[in-house]
Amino acid sequence: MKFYDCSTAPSPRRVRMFIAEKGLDIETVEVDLREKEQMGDAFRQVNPNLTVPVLELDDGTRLLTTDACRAWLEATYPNPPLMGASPVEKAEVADCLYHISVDGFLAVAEGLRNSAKGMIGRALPGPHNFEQIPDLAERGRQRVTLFMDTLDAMIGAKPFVAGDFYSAADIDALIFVEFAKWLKIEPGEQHANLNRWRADVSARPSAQL
Ligand SMILES: N[C@@H](CCC(=O)N[C@@H](CS)C(=O)NCC(=O)O)C(=O)O
Repeated sequence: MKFYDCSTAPSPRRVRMFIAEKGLDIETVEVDLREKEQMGDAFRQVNPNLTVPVLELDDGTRLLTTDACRAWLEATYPNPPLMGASPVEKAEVADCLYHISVDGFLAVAEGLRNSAKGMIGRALPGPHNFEQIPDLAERGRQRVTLFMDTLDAMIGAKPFVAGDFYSAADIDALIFVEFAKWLKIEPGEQHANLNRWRADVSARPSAQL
């Protein structure tokens, strides 16, 4: 098995931390996005979407998105469960993951990719080039700021994002909070639930990766 990673990018970290929480040791191939290695001929053969993460299975099957990699890992290595154990836990994790992805993660990407100099002409990842739209950068920043409030409320008094169990929702929420720093947006003192939860989950070994 081979895991195509990029140590500086948030999406592959969602799988890297998941692998660590499962206690797995998988051969890793570093793809240097800063050097545009994803656009080169070699990586195009691996993933025509030109994105990481990718998980290549022993039979050669390639899983080309975070969701696909984690679905396969969860089904193949069910313990510890990271997508919820009972039907209701699974549904609650799915709910959290949707909001963290759409309202959190994609909002940071919108803010960053539409403003960063290094992403001129690359406002979206993938095989097609898109120009930046400055208004979208501003909207992304607003959405990220709002999502800090939403995440604080989502966590509430619970120990973890989806309930009293650690899950992929904690992985993604932590990566969202750290990704938001790229826009210089951080939780404030008013986000007491978020700050308490962040201190707890940041101490886990997987969070150091
Ligand atoms: N939805 C995809 C998105 C993956 C994605 O956007 N990865 C980024 C790194 S965070 C990437 O490969 N970007 C390449 C680029 O910007 O050209 C997934 O979750 O796998």
